[in-house]
Amino acid sequence: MKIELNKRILDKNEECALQNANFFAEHNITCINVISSPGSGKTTTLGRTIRDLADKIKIGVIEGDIFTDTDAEKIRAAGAPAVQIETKGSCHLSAQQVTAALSAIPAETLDIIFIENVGNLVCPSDFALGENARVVILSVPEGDDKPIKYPGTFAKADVVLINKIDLAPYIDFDLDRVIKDIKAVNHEAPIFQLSATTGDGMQQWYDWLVAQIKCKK
Ligand SMILES: Nc1nc2c(ncn2[C@@H]2O[C@H](COP(=O)(O)OP(=O)(O)OP(=O)(O)O)[C@@H](O)[C@H]2O)c(=O)[nH]1
Ligand SMILES: [Mg+2]
Repeated sequence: MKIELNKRILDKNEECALQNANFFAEHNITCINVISSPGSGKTTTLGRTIRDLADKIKIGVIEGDIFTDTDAEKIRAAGAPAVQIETKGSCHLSAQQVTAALSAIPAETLDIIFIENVGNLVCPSDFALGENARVVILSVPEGDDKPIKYPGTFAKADVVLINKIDLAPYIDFDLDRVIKDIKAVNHEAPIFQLSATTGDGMQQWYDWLVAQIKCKK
């Protein structure tokens, strides 16, 4: 006899992501998964965001890198609690690693927890961490062909940041093409052009971010 069970069995990562999502919901925390290529400006954007919004939002960061804790140190220097996960070779963070990291920061007291994922535009987008939103960063020097080369990652973004816009005058980068290619796979996500080093364009990102915050009980 064959019994059909119309229930999808969650894998370990999905189960853990669900637990993380419940934790965030219970404590009215907004969790944002930050995905990009190496060096596109994830840590620089987060550092500037922490400094500029210090009076308004309590931010904490879970940092993911293959090796080193330098990004967590930069975040602490910007004034926010941070915990570093070293994946020792894995190209993405897992929900289980995030669960463990949550006990190493004062998570309950925070409005926003950013998870800076391991730098690449492929693997991180396939692993839910329990986040409320995903931000994908593309920087000008990476080239304007990235949205068509990595459409899956851009399709799952809730917001896209085009960073290092200060370098646009010096680099062959077709901004209109990039916006068109992102919109072809993702109609919904707002696209903000900014520079995390000069501060140009950061306000629209901050407005989006503030709108994601949940009311603390
Ligand atoms: N010109 C310019 N440089 C930037 C900007 N944002 C970041 N950078 C520089 O780009 C380099 C990489 O920035 P990071 O913030 O470390 O990039 P990341 O994405 O965190 O890198 P990984 O964590 O290694 O993946 C640094 O030298 C930054 O100073 C920007 O808006 N304009
Ligand atoms: Mg970084």
